[in-house]
Amino acid sequence: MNQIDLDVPPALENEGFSRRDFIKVCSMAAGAVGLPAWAGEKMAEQVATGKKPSIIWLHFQECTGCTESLLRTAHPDLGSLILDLVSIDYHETLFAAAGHQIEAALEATRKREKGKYILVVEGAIPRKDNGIYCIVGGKKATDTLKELAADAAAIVAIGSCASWGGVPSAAPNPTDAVGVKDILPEAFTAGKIVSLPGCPANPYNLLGTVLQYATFKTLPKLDDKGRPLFAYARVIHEDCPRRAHFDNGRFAQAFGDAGHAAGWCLYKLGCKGPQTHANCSLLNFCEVPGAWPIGIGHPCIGCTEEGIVFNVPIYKNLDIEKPTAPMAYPGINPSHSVVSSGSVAVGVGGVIVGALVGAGVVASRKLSDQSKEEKKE
Ligand code: FSX
Ligand code: SF4
Ligand code: F3S
Repeated sequence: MNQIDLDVPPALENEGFSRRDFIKVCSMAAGAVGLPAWAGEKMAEQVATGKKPSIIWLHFQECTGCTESLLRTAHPDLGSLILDLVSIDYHETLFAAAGHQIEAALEATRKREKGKYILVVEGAIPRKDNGIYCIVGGKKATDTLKELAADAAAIVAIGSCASWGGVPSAAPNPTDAVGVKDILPEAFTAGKIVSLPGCPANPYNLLGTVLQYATFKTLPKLDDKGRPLFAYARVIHEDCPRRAHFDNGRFAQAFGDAGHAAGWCLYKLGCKGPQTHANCSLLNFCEVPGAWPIGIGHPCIGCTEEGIVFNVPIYKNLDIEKPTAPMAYPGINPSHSVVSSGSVAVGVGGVIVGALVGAGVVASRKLSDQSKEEKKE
């Protein structure tokens, strides 16, 4: 492949980023959205020309964790890179300005970049009592969102709150908090809204989506909930580094026990990985290998998944969704691992695990055996 003629943007060069670092991050972002490495180089070229995608970033009901996770990155400083690769023209948390000044900046960007800017929304939108529970700059969140969405080229709902309501929508949902797609159903149907759930969302998924749009003027392929397939097509359980322990029936029984210390599967501690669609097992947070919930020893709480996080108790078990390849084959020792289909009901800490096939059944039986043994003890 030809070496591309590429200068690192001055802002990045001043921070010590080499050409190699620059292309590497763009290639990772391309990989994150399922594009080949050449697309990363094209993205880098695009950014180096100085044409940065304009972003208007709104905050509604949320904890600012999505912005924080973007800023709290380690070496190389992904946060700085993202902020240099795009032009954030309005962001209440990052701007030094406040009050009328920042509202003027928003209006100026809306006019200057009309039809071209990417609208990033962080946080849920309250609908109760005509939307009076979230007012910024004297305007209701519902109105601001509708106005700015009308002139946006694309809309990104970052985090679980903006995707479907997240924390603020937890029962009893006192403000009737909902996600962006519920306020803008037509834009959602038109495929104009990309939802990146996660509490917080993974910054690489945002970077990849934005750079793809800036470079190719396309959005990633989405599922029926508006989530990019590149990040949400598979459940964590399919790509989990602890999966071999699950398949072989090695489970931590309690926090701090020998199995937990040895890095065994966290299913019996309530891991929601088997039903949670996300790519955090493949793209860890903060550029630090192992920096994701399961990586640091906590079961997944299903933070990307509507209907699980903030709904199902953290330590309650769920059924296994999508048993995959290794689960479809007989175990190494047939006398210990009998493959069969059909329903099994297995007691795991008093919870019923539903019907599974193949080695999923085997794994569940191992769970059952372990439970029985525990009861005998
Ligand atoms: Fe917080 Fe963002 Fe959770 Fe919500 O992310 S990390 S409450 S998803 O909107 O700031
Ligand atoms: Fe990983 Fe959780 Fe699946 Fe165990 S149950 S393999 S910890 S995703
Ligand atoms: Fe969230 Fe589970 Fe990943 S809690 S960050 S989806 S491991």
